[in-house]
Amino acid sequence: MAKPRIVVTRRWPAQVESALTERYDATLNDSDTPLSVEELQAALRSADAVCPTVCDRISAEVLGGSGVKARILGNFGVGYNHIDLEAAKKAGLVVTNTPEVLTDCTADIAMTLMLMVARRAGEGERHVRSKAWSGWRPTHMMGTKVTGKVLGLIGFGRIAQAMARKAHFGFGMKIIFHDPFPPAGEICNAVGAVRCDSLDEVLRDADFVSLHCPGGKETYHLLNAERIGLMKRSAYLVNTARGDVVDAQALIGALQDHRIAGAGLDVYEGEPAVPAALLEMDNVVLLPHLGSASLETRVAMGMRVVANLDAFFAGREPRDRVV
Ligand code: 8YV
Repeated sequence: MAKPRIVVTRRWPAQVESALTERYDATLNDSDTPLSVEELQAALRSADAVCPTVCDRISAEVLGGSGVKARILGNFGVGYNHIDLEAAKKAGLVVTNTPEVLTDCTADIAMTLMLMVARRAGEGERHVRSKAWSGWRPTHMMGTKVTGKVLGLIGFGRIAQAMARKAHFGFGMKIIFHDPFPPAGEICNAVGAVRCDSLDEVLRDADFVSLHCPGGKETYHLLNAERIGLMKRSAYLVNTARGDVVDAQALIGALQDHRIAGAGLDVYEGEPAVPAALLEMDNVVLLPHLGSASLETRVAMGMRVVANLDAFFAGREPRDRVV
């Protein structure tokens, strides 16, 4: 029997690409250039499976019309707000994602951002590299202490829980959170996490606010000017979730007026574009969507896609089916 045809939209780690080419008639993207709308449409019309990433917008337009041959979208990543699930369902596609394997690395990046912005690590590094450092002095680049402070988590799923463990056991932080679907009490108790009934309560009480909710329509600009205005003047915002959860203009305004102390961002609305105002600010740490970017994790994500495709083409239910 002919091997199923799959299209992989970006370069994946070599080990995963080898596994895919062994099992499938795989078209890889050697140039690693993002596919255009037309190329995505052509992939859906010629392959049995398409394997996208966060940078491919699988919209109703891409999925619409007749002639979609693909039967599964094996997404590389846990988040799937770049895929129009309704349109995918209508086109008869199964969609899978890659949860769990990236939990720790993404929580590590949230910790990195929190520590970097509080202790002015990005700014300090630029200072040394620019040869501006004139020597140690008691008042030089004083930041904010992290240990023992209050960490407020917006969303308390896998990644937030991992961050809570690191922050609580590693840095003695007190954990508060808001989640419309909170986990079982014992999960909260294990890190002494206190559930807040409202998002506003978390924003008011936290020294560090870290976002861990999904992106998409329901959380679009959840952190608007009014909500950012509830944060302490001394508080920092960390975003490793999705850029569109934060109204970037409102955040820029709050940072410019010193209504919050700083921000650590790994994701942006319309990335890779980053608002020019943020690039100018020293109290902002900016990373290029590195949440899951360790070799181990990216291989594990890819192998999870392979397992989902294997199950699907063997007629079994893929472990990480979303629709
Ligand atoms: C990925 C992510 O790097 O998994 C996600 O949802 O945001 C990142 O870990 C990226 O989305 C891969 O498509």
